[in-house]
Amino acid sequence: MFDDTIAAIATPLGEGGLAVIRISGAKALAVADKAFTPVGKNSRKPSAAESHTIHYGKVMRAGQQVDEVLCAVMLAPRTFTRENIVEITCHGGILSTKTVLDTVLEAGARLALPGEFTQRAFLNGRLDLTQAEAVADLIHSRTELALSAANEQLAGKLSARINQLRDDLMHTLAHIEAHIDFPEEDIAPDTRANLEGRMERGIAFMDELLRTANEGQILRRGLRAAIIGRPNAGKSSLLNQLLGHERAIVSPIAGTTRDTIEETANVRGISVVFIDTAGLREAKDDIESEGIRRSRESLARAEFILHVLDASEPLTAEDENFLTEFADKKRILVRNKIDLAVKLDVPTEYQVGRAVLCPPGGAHGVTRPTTSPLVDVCCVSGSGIEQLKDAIKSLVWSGAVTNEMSQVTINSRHQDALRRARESVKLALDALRADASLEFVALDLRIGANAVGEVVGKTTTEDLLDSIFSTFCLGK
Ligand SMILES: Nc1nc2c(ncn2[C@@H]2O[C@H](COP(=O)(O)OP(=O)(O)O)[C@@H](O)[C@H]2O)c(=O)[nH]1
Ligand SMILES: [Mg+2]
Repeated sequence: MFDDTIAAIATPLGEGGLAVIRISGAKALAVADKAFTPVGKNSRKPSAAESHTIHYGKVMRAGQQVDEVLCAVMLAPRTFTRENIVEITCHGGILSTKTVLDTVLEAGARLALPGEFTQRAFLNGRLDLTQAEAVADLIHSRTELALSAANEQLAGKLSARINQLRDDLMHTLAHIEAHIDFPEEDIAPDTRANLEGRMERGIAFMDELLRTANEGQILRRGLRAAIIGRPNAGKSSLLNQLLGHERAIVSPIAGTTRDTIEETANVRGISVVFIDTAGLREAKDDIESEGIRRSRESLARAEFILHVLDASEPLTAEDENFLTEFADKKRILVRNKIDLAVKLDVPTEYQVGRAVLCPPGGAHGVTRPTTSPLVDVCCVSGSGIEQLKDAIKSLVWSGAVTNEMSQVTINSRHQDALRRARESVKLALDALRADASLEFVALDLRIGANAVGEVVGKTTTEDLLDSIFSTFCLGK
């Protein structure tokens, strides 16, 4: 399909045991023939090699040996891109890898753009768009849960559902268009009911898919959580407990943590960046006020907060200020130091906050009463930390995903396309019910089906593809 042959280093740049240079395209064998010299009686030059075989040899440039390598030859169409692919495995030095790549480029390949191998896999029909995206998700997975979700998507679980939905809509569309062609025939009442039923089911199905967006976002991007509370409450100790190692300095001297510390932990399969804030109290000096400014900034970007309270002292005015100020945030109240004599009571009014929730698949920013769970911990012994992790999971996991949908979670691009699709199909359904002209019904239904097609890449624009694949790693 493509005239040019592309090449790139497929492994991370830096010193390593091995590195892989990948070549794909119609001239991949000819390019590799020039760069690679087989050594030994069992080695072949790439153009003479059987598909899916590996050959020992060297890469030569201007009569000089660049590296001793293994050369894997894979012939179209049984390859990742469905083109001929040659992969040269060389020693993983920065300069040697770069020199092998240069030799390959001089032999007639062009340097690949980020994601271009996967883009070719998509354009040559090896993967659809959700599967191509799953390749990137897989590479970026930081938890086992995220990895298994990426694998389900790569295996086509989401594609199957989207294709089914699109087929149903196209089928309904064909039905309606047939009636436009024969306007003298009225739609029989049972046929009409059947068409309406199909559209209703389509909308219900899209709602189900849209409900997975929240989980999908969390799995792919992870979450940010700010740890707040007055000095000495035990914020740094809590961070260390959540990470399972000593990261922040713990000290009885208030104001020890001056800078914000950010560390990622895996909480029940969710990747969470915890931010130990420097405390939000009045600054005594410039360094402290800079710390406070940064704390405010991380707070603004955090999806939820852990508010640490000291159980060994009664509630102070400072505690109350925090409790009131962040009543609108998703939060967990963490009562720390329960190993000491407990003197702290958290009034129930604070445990019932007013967190802003995103209703599944619907508009954002709807205020609904929700609780700020209270969890007792001791950051010296670690007791209560597992309960806190459970509380975090149930705070962020909406639980709206049905069993049937548990193998799929959509990303924000899918969400956008499906929202538009839902809107159009709803318009079509309303028009049909209102006995509007069938042309209008068909028009909206077609827009809806096309938007569904965007998810898997059946209807795409070059801009869309560029924006998706440009976020990929080089060499993928
Ligand atoms: N007894 C007891 N002391 C704690 C506990 N958690 C933290 N501390 C102590 O409280 C002090 C302040 O802790 P730190 O984590 O630095 O608080 P921060 O200022 O909020 O970051 C330190 O001396 C800790 O050892 C706990 O669960 N029990
Ligand atoms: Mg601290």
